[in-house]
Amino acid sequence: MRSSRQKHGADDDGAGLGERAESPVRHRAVLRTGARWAAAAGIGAAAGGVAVGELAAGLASPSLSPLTAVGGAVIDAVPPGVKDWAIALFGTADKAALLAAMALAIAVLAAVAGVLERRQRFAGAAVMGIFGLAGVAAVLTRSQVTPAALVLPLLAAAVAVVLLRFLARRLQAWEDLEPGDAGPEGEGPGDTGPAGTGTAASRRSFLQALATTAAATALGGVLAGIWRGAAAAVSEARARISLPLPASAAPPIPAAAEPGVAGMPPLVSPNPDFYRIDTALAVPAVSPETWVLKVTGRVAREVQLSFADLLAKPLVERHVTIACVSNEVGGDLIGNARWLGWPVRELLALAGPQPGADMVLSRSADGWTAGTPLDALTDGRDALLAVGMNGEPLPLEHGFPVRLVVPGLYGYVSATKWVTELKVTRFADDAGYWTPRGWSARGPIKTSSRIDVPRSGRPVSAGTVVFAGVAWAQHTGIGKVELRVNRGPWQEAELAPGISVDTWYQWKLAVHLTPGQYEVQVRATNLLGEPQDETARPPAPDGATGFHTARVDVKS
Ligand SMILES: Nc1nc2c(c(=O)[nH]1)N[C@H]1C(S)=C(S)[C@@H](COP(=O)(O)O)O[C@H]1N2
Ligand SMILES: [Mo]
Repeated sequence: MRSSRQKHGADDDGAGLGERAESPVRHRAVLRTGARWAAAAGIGAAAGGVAVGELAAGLASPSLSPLTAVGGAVIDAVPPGVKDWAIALFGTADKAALLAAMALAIAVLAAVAGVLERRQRFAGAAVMGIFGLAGVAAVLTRSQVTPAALVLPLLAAAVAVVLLRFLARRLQAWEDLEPGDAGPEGEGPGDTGPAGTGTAASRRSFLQALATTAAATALGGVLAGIWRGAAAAVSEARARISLPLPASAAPPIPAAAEPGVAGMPPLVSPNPDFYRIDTALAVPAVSPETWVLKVTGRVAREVQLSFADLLAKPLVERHVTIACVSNEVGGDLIGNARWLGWPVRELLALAGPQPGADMVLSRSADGWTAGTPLDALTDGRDALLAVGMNGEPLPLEHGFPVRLVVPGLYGYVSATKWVTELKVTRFADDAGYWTPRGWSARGPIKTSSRIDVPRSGRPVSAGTVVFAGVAWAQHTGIGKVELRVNRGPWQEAELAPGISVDTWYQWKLAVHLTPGQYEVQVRATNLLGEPQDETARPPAPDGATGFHTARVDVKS
């Protein structure tokens, strides 16, 4: 029965329930209880948003937590005096106190948002949106800003807005059905009196929606908390590690290896920018204290190695460029790092592979596997059980505490992160994760090259145009790089010295161009004199081929 009532929404008078109240006293009661439920809806919606943001961060990467970003920004913004006072007052519980204060502040603002939303549709949603933007601003003050980190506060705000609208609609339906002569007293609008079944149903609907939101939020919060606790413990363990000096240091980088063309990616990829590929929904949190690596299968004796055992070995440090088989021609799923680790061949020598074995199936803590030719692990190349990446323990995302790095092979057949087992076996008996999914059992990296400068789509001025990029043929090395303009003759580029044959090389070439549209292609030839495959092929099943083509718009 809505005869005497109107839907109140954006056109409402601000008092919210004004048009239905019969007596001023009842009016105020309706207002109070309705507002109370609206505040609860606001808090429920915000909590749901925050829980989704934290859960997504928990799953994707520990560094993405919006709450952590906001907390960090608050810590940075607070004057030193207040900081000292907080530390004196709360001691080691200062972080918990900050989180509690943040929770309280969010709850108060969310309650206000709920009340506003009841008065004026989307007013509260706008407050939630501002929360999200404040979260983005907090992320921007952090040292490692990634697109994903910026998206999460917006995701949290979007979820909060959706939940708020959902709850506000139900609350309004309940209030709209409220019989005027049976004003809401007690716990909520319309909980007493001869309310029709419609009122009871709409009340139940609102309360159920609120309870469901609260329960889902609590569950999400607990999951995020558990995950966060595990990841935090492993991050702390990581921070306590001091890596030993290598028994064999990385050969120095030739001064000319990085010609310094503006716009080129750094020769050594910084860890935060290093491409990441894996099937892990949540980054495995593997404690170095409990980590063990087992060598099993066709071996003379099984071997077990702890993290402490591994750090005590004579470690070597080498630059190796790893690449993903899914990298499209011209793509960026390739990175070069200085890895610290123990040669896998030395571990395998302890175990003694039996004759007939031709593959090592490495398994990660989360069950993923790669099948690597035994040869590639024993032929003397720098195949490493790596513990360090560019002078730090491996980042969690890149396989902490231990991963494999094998020069010359795509990651899917060699670069197992969070590695816990090496099973010596045969290609005839076993297959890595991607092989039954349509990817080749063997995955040697294909010689390839990329144009990085000028950036595609960026117009350049006529005259001398400097082209630059990278070329790689891991474990063979690059012998020559050439460029051709509009399918003209190949012109040899200046090839910078590589760090080693296991890394990518930078190249550059200055070309004179008049205004117009050009198609520039690059071709690398390895040190055996074999040019890269010119046939355009997609990544599956064993790596993309073809020339990278840059379309260049030269302006006068
Ligand atoms: N445990 C595990 N290790 C893995 C993968 C994976 O899915 N799970 N992906 C592999 C693939 S396909 C690549 S290309 C490299 C990428 O390593 P990165 O993320 O450190 O760059 O990791 C390899 N190691
Ligand atoms: Mo990959």
